[in-house]
Amino acid sequence: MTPPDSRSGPHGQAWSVIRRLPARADAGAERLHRQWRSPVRGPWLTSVLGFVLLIGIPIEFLTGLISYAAYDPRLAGNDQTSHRGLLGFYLFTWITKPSWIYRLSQGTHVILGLVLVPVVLAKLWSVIPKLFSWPPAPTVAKALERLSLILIVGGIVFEMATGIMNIANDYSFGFSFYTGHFFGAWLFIAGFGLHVALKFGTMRQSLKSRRLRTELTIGVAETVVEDVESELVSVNPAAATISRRGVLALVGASSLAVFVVTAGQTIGGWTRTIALLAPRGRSYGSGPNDFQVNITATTAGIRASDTDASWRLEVVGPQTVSFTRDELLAMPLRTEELPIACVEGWSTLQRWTGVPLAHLAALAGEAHPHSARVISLERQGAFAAVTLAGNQVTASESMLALMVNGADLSPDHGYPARMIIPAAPGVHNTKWVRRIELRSNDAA
Ligand SMILES: Nc1nc2c(c(=O)[nH]1)N[C@H]1C(S)=C(S)[C@@H](COP(=O)(O)O)O[C@H]1N2
Ligand SMILES: [Mo]
Repeated sequence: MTPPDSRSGPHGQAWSVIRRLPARADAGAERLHRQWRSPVRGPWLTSVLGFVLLIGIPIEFLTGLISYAAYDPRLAGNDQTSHRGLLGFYLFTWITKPSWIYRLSQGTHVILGLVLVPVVLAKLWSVIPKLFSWPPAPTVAKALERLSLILIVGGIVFEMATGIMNIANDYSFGFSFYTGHFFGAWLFIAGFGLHVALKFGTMRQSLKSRRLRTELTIGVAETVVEDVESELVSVNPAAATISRRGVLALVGASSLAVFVVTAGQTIGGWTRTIALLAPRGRSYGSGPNDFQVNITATTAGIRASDTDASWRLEVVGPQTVSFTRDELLAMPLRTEELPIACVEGWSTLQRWTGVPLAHLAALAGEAHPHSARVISLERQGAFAAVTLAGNQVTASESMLALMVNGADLSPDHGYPARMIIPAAPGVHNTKWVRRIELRSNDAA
């Protein structure tokens, strides 16, 4: 007679399923556990996916911190997160060189974040039995693990959902994206740290238990459960419908597909044409002003009467000076190829012409300001005013741009004048500038 727990593989080999649930699990838990039947679930598959995330998540966290630092949150008016406490530390005054650094960092943050979505979904799928295990906390170690699971599962879903909604300009979640994504990241990373500390050993051991190269030769027919004691391994395995290499190929292909339809928004060139999933990533045409518009002049409520010949730029320092657009155009101008790199991940490199900010600062008698408040004609909106750091005012490439690619700025790109600051996040390139207030110290 065949013992009840022993089965035959599709090729006739026999193996026995010796795994049992811990004695404490009751009948209901046992029933629940028996319903997870995929034979590919197990520590090895979970560890491979976990290993990818162990590399990817720290990059996300680091580029996220860089993005926070790039806003220069210590400057009055830049960071509207309330109660950030210790988490509001800033790493350093944001740099202005190399000019592509924020473009690279934020492009990586957004594209890698999207590319990791299939990996995260597969990882969640691979650990489903764990998420439903019962009782939830039989020991202290298990209770800690549970807590880390709540933080990382809740955290990752929250971070991915808010991140994706932000790049789609969907703010229906009803709280500030900036604040939510910021606090969510810290909760998530706390859980992540705990989880890695608890699981690193298991991951290493599991990765060693099967060779990737061998695993890639095993088809569906030969796929059977891992022969190890683990909550992840089905106690009631069904015949395989996909191999482990099939799961990895599916996840890899999904991630690659996400990369192909989004990376063009940062990389640029012909790749933009295939950036189908990047909302503002695609090409707009070939005219001097035919590139991505974040918010149009109409949406921002800019009136033609604000930008006609009556417009003046005011620069406030020890002296207050004001200039017409023609007066600005008569100043020594500078032309630079500089990117606009939006926090949403898209970026674009354009050739800007304008008055160096350092020149304007000197004219107002404040050649080395502590910071500068830049105020737009736009009456409200989160980016109607931003604060630049002193080094951003004095950087040789920083300018109040009047022209782009040899033509006047279009209304949507900030006519009559806009900020172009090397290496700054897009939001600090204020459009429709009205006034620049130079500050000699930290006072708001
Ligand atoms: N006044 C004002 N300036 C602004 C914005 C805005 O909403 N209002 N958006 C900012 C953001 S988020 C970005 S990414 C860039 C985009 O510039 P573009 O629309 O010319 O591409 O402008 C920045 N300047
Ligand atoms: Mo932006």
